[in-house]
Amino acid sequence: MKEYLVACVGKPSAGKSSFLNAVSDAAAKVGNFPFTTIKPNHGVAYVPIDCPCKRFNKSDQCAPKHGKCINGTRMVPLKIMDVAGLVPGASTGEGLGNQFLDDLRHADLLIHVVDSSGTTDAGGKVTIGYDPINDIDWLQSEIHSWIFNNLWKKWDGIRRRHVATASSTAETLAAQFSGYGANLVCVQRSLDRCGAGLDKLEEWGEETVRKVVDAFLEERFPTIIALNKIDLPDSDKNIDRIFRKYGPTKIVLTSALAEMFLRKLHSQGFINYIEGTEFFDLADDKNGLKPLPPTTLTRLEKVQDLVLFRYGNTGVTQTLKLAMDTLQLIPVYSVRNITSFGDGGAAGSKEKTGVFRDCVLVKKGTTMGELMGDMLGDSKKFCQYIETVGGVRCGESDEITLENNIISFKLTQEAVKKD
Ligand SMILES: Nc1nc2c(ncn2[C@@H]2O[C@H](COP(=O)(O)OP(=O)(O)OP(=O)(O)O)[C@@H](O)[C@H]2O)c(=O)[nH]1
Ligand SMILES: [Mg+2]
Repeated sequence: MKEYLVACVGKPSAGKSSFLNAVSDAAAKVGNFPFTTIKPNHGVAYVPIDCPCKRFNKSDQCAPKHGKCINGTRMVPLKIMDVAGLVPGASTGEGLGNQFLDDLRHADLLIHVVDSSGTTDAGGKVTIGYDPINDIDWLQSEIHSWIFNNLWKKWDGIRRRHVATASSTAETLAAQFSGYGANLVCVQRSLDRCGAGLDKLEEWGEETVRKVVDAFLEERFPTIIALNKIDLPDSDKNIDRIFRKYGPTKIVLTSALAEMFLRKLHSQGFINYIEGTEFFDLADDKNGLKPLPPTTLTRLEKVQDLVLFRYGNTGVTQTLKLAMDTLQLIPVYSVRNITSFGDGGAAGSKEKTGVFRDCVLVKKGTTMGELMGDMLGDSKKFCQYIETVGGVRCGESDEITLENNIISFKLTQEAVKKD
């Protein structure tokens, strides 16, 4: 099964590692100086979604294999990484060079972490009054240059081979873009984005190649923006301008620092914090929480004033949700028994029972047949039929939607025994 990976990118000191730490189990080093991170750090984040156990009144039996489910809110794992800070000219070797762009090759989506406070310059050094609008366009053009330069320096050879082998445009580009984890379908979609009227590949000049690279970037590396450090004083006036220029659809306001702080207090038993919300409980007579030391309480009140009351949440969970939506990922629950929603465990096994144990994320448009191939591999030949809730049969070519995403692959007895 494909596991989706999102990557935090941006200039040094924007808060990429802080964001990663805030949402995942990673413990990446954080520092207020550029290039704290050299090698990428990896973690697993959990995105809250509505679990069907609530709809079917089975929340008390819900037992996810990965993540957890609390009262019908299910935390689904999503892989996340950060990379070294990128500086202008990274594509031609500036800063830590473009070897670090290579670390992005496996990412499915980029979270551009932007320091909205204007307290770090283009290279990530402490300053005042820097305009973060500069960072937004620049990153995109840097990634464009990375891909374009790699392609353009070989373009004569690519063109000659394209003509000699009588390949299609998509085939020729797919061979070039495979290093970025792109397949033929992805390349074809990128070409479709360019619209009709593209000349034959052998006639493309620099302008057309750049246009195709732009379309490829949008298709292969969709990007959302986390406007970070919203807890700092100058951020709100910058945020206003950024929203006016770019619109709200791909932007989330975040304070990675506030989220790290809240989760830490939660794990230490001082507060009960519900991730993604403005709510937390403090100690009282009944809840068993520890009373906060006065200085920590003052800090918590500051986080409340500057972030939670003002913006409604720290934004990091909302960023993950936007990542999922942008990637058009939907959850699929694979169960053995379509009535009880249990997996029953393998025959004779002592495996823990429970309902809705398996949940995977698939891209909208995935068919039942494709999912079956991914989940069962060679064993798919043992599948007699596929059914969804109510015992409704599904065809292999049916697309998975939020209406039919509880699925049972009915295997032959022979296959069940083997399992
Ligand atoms: N006030 C505030 N500071 C933050 C926030 N997020 C990160 N920082 C601070 O910004 C500085 C840089 O954070 P990092 O997470 O190391 O930044 P990075 O983008 O990973 O930096 P490099 O690894 O050098 O590229 C640290 O001092 C953090 O504490 C935030 O939301 N608010
Ligand atoms: Mg870092």
